[in-house]
Amino acid sequence: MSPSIDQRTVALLGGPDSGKTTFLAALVDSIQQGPERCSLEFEDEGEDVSPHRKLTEPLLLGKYPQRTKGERLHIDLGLSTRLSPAKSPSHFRLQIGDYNGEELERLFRRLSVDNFEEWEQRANAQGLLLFLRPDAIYPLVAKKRDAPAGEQLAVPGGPVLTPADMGIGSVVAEVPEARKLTADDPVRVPTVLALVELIQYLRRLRRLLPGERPPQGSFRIAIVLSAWDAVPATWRQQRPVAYLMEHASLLVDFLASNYHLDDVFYFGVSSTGGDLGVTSHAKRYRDDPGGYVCYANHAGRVVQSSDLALPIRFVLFGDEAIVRET
Ligand SMILES: Nc1nc2c(ncn2[C@@H]2O[C@H](COP(=O)(O)OP(=O)(O)OP(=O)(O)O)[C@@H](O)[C@H]2O)c(=O)[nH]1
Ligand SMILES: [Mg+2]
Repeated sequence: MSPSIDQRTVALLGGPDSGKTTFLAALVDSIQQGPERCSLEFEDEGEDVSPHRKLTEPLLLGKYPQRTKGERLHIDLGLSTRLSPAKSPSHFRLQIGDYNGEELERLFRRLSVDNFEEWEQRANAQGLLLFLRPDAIYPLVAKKRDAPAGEQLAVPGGPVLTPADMGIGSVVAEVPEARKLTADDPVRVPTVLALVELIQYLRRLRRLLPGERPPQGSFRIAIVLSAWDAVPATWRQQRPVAYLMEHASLLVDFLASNYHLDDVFYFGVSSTGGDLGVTSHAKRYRDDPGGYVCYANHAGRVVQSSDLALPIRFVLFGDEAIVRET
C-alpha cells in the first residue's frame, strides 16, 4: 500500500448495551466474507489479526459478545471501496475502536473522562457512529402540555368537554415527584440526554459554539438504531428517523440545530439479522452469518441492504455513497 494512504478514524459511541460490539464484530466478519457481502474490501488486515479474531469469535459460534469491560479493542484496517461501479476504488486505513458504554455514564457521574487522548481522537474523527438500541432506551419523562386554565375543548356535534374530562390535566398530575437520589443510587440518565451531553462534549473538544455547524462534510453522524429486527414491524416499515422522532425527538431536533442536514443520516441496523438468543436463528446465523441495514433513500422510500458497511460509507463519503446502493 502507498505510504500516503488516507488515514480515517471513525468514532463508535453509544450507551451500555447499545449494540456497538456486535455491530463491529459483524462488520469485520462481513468484510472477511468478501465483496459479495460487503462494499468494504480488505487490502491489508494489518499485522496483528488477534483483535479481529477476538471480536468475531462469539458471533461465529452464534452468540452475542460479552459486555465490553475495561479492555478496549482498536482495529486498524487497510480497506478499499468503490463509490460506484464506474469509479476507481478509494483506498484508506480505517481506525475504529470499541469501548465500554458505561464510560458515557461516567461523563455524568464525575463530569470527567478517563483516557482524555481517546476522547480527543473521537472528537477529531471524520465522523461518528452513534448507537441506540430501541429496546434499551431509558425514556425521557415527557411532560404533557396542560390546557390553559378555563379552556374547553369542543368535540364537533358532541358535548363540550373540559381538559379534566379528557384526562389531560390528570396526566400531568400523575407524573410523580422526582425522588431525591442518594450517593448510592445508580445514575440512570435518560438515554437521549446522555447522547446529547456526549455530543456536546465532543463539540466542546472541537471548539464548536452552541448551534455552530461544522463545515459541511467535515464531521458526519450516522445514527444507528441497532437490533432493528426486534422493533415492531409497523416501525420497521417506516423511516428510522420516524422511530426516533416518536421516541427521542430531542435528539433529532438537537442534531438538526447543530449539523448540516446532509451530515446526519439515520439507519436501522440488524447486525445479526434476528435474535441469536432464539435457537433456530442462531443455527441459521452460524450457517450463513449476515445482517441488514434499513434506511430511507433519496425518494424517502425505506430500503433494505445486506451491506453492513453503509453507515461507515456514509460517515466517510456522504450520502452519495449510499444512493448508489438503491
Ligand atoms: N435481536 C438483536 N439483538 C441485538 C443485535 N445487536 C445487539 N443485540 C443485543 O444487544 C445486546 C448488547 O449488544 P452489545 O454489542 O454487547 O452492546 P455494547 O454497546 O457493545 O454494550 P457495552 O459493551 O456494554 O457497552 C446483545 O447482547 C444482544 O442481546 C441485533 O442485531 N439483533
Ligand atoms: Mg461492547
